[in-house]
Amino acid sequence: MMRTAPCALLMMFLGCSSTSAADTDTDTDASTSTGSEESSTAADSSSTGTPLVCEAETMIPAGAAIDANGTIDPLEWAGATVVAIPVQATEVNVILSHDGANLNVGFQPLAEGGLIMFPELYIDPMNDKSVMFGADDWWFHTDDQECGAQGMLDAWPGCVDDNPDWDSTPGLVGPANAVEYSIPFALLGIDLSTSCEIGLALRVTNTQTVAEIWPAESDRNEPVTWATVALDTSL
Ligand SMILES: [Ca+2]
Ligand SMILES: [Ca+2]
Repeated sequence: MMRTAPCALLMMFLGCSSTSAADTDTDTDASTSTGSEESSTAADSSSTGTPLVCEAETMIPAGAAIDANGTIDPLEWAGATVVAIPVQATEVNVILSHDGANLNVGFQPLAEGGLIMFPELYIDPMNDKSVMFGADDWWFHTDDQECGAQGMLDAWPGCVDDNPDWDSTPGLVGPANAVEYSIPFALLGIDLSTSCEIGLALRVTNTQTVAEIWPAESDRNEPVTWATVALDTSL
């Protein structure tokens, strides 16, 4: 099996601003920031003229639209932020960007050393950080089908081969060893003209024995523990 140094590979074409889960789980090691962790965005709200200022440790930059075909094309992901989820002896890189209308997330590699991981997203659209998974919060999971629900985790009966409301890369992990998501902000209930912070957690799991989450030590059942991320509103 081909084995690569994933972040080094990504660095070649993304300028990989990798931040490990260990680096981002607390505020205390901000001094080791690569620069990408400490970010803020500001934009004028066209309707009110009130500056929209969002600050977060992790920023999701604005970029190109992507084709969620499982191939991490450097052109579609140029400038994206990358975070890493350590998994056993390796790590899964998660690539984050948006195109003004969709939140775009790529996971790679997902199959390493005989372990096949499936990607999951947890999104708190208003970043209201409830203690329990709330009615507004989203769960997404892709394996050979697309699974997702608002207000409920592990809503397996709703899994379908191709959900028309959002895009990902269902199916067995192919040679590209990646899954990409493109999820409309309109579906999530995110309006970039009035809001630029969301709560986010990222997880990979084989659904049986292995599950690792970013930020490290966050709990998928507790949005209050998820990362606050800023959405670049410069588009
Ligand atoms: Ca792609
Ligand atoms: Ca919420």
